Amino acid sequence: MPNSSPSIIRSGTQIAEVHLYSHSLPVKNPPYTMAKAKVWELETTLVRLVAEDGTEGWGETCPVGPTYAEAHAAGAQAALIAIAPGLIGCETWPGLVNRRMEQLLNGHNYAKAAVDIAVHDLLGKRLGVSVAELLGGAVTDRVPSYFATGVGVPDEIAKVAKEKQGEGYPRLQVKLGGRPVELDIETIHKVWEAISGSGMRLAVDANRGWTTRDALRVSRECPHIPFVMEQPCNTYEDLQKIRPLVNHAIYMDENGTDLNTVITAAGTGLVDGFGMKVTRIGGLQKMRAFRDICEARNLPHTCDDAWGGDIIASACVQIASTVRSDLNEGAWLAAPYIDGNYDIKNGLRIKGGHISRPTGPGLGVVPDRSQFGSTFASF
Ligand code: 0XW
Ligand code: MG
Repeated sequence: MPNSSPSIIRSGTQIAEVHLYSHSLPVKNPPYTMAKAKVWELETTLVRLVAEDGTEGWGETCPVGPTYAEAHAAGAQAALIAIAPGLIGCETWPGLVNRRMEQLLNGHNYAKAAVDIAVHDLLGKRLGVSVAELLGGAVTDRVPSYFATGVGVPDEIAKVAKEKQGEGYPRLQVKLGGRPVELDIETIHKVWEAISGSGMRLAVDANRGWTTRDALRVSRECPHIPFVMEQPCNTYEDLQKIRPLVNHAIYMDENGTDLNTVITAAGTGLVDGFGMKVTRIGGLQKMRAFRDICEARNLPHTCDDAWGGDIIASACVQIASTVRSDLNEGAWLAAPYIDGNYDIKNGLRIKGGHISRPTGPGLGVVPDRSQFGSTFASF
């Protein structure tokens, strides 16, 4: 009888070291304001994996403060310290690393995502292919982005809208919420006056800040403006409540905390698309499944993260480059709100509202490690 016991196909190398860094990213022209968050400076957490053959891979996770999502920097760091020792000796296949993480810690997707991104980077670098190739292949190397305003004075936000349309952004996301809804409605009208006819697409994002009453009123008082309403209210149940009553398309963002929720939301027709964050859903392997679920249901979506530097930016752009073009709502990067790059040569920059995908192996960026100082933990 042939031996039918399952054997692991060796990736050729195993994880030998895990290094964790914390780094501060000050906000340009602070604060950045959303309905439930105001931020001046973000703490990002970086993961460097070293394989036994010496290949390295980088990952990153950077919650945009402690109130935007169920995530915060200290939480990411504690979770990574809990996971990291158990990764030593794991084969550098993303699927196996993700399974190992599930055995080590329940939940904490946004922390595990940094390890998942790092193992994709490492594997790509070992195989000499980009992360986009590992994820199925890029359909474009010029990825559309979108500009996200903060919550602000209606006339000022309309001015920013016009400027960003002139720069070539194909899409604008206006932040609203956390103030009288009349001001939000005025902002939407002024922004639309500024960009209508230009072809620029518009999303209005209340970041969970509206009551269902406010969301219904916004939809009623802007009947002719073809915006997408992104995460208007706090809960999944709120979205169920307003869904049959509004005339605008609804996208889920913050409530899309895992693949299970996404499958139900897509499968029941609760939403018309998603604003998705690579770290919230658990990294690139999960993001790839999310992309395919959306494609099966013809649902447009973004490939973003909440904040972060070149590592997270490249992860977003690599997956975004693999999305079917008519479903691609763009990759948002924090680049316009932060100074400098981790990788001076290949770091990500937005030009004409689009981003060139780094085409080198792995993420195509190699951070200047000296920027991060010493590790807060190493295994
Ligand atoms: C505009 N973003 C992608 C960045 C901020 O962190 C919030 C987020 C969103 O769409 O909610
Ligand atoms: Mg959003």
